[in-house]
Amino acid sequence: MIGLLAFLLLLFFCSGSCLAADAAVDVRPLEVTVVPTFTQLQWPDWVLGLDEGLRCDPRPMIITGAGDGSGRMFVATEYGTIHTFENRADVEQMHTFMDIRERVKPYKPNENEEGFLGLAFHPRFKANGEFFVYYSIAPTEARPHASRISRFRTKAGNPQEADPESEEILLEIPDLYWNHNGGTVVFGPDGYLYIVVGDGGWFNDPHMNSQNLHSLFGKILRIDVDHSGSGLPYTIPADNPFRDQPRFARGEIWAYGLRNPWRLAFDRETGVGWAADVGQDAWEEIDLIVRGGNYGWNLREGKHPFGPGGFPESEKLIEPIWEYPHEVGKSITGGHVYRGKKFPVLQGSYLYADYVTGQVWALWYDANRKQVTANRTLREKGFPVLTFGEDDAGEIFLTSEREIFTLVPAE
Ligand SMILES: [Ca+2]
Ligand SMILES: [Ca+2]
Repeated sequence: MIGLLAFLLLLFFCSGSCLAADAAVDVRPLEVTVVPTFTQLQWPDWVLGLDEGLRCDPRPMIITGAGDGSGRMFVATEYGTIHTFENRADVEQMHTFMDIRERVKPYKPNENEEGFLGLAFHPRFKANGEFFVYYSIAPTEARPHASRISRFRTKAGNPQEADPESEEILLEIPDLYWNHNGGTVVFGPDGYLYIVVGDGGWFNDPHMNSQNLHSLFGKILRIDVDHSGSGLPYTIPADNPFRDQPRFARGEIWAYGLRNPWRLAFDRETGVGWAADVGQDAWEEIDLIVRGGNYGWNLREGKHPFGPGGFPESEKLIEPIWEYPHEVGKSITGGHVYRGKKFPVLQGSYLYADYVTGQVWALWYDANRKQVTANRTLREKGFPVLTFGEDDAGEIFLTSEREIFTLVPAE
């Protein structure tokens, strides 16, 4: 046993020393690329506006399995509809699971960060029929901008249809601006619901929301949706970092100093949370989310001081593990750590894209050496990537405003 341990240690140190400390990042293109899938899917006419003589894009904002063993896929539009279909490339039929368009802020092309933005199935969805959504509320004069996080349930005995009347509002966040609403809701490996909230909006985080622990903006929140108490429809998990300091901070906060993470996903194998935080002027970044972490905005953008009041590197501010400049792309879309079966070459890589250029990468990070070892391109450019999603087996999908895509071996 000791012999084996010594051998393993030797192997570890040897492999460490055999790789140069500043080993170059592998940027060779990958033999995997992105192609349309589910191309025969028939969206309802009313989603495409055909019933009004229009032709709108379906704007699929979320694509995911439900984790319920049914093999079904779910796709949600920015307009506030959720549809389900069989996970087959040539599937034609989709079934409307829920339609809450009248509660959701209508889509505006030049203010396109509001709408139906997030969907997460409860880890025990098969048993309890619960799922969670994040959407911008249909505006009123008194409240032009606001986000809502709610629980819904399926109709009794019918897993193919949600009950729109089952809505239970968990949280509402009134807002001043149309942009930077975050929008991801996702269950962590701990069974808690994580909610991504952007800095509220405009430019520069003018109200310093992200560094303000009394504000929910610019944060990743973490709540227990299986319990309620203290007048709330949820509880604050016992190990949330600010739970016992109500005068100092909101208990829901798990991490802060974020600008507008467009997608947070947990690695199925390691449980690590990966967030892609969209930059403002110069840098897009990828962050590994830890309990109580301060990710620097609006003091830093990427690994750089931001603006005249910018801060130098500090041990109090967690640097991204990766950044890219605006010469490369202008708005990051975060994906998933690949744990599927179809592409062994992608195993353990974080898939992400740039919304503006459409470039898609797979990034490998060595947690022991705290270094990115590879950042390999699957596609140089293409359609704007709205979101990534996974089926229950961990295979990857992407969407544009119009289509759904998946990965295939490159020709
Ligand atoms: Ca906003
Ligand atoms: Ca940062």
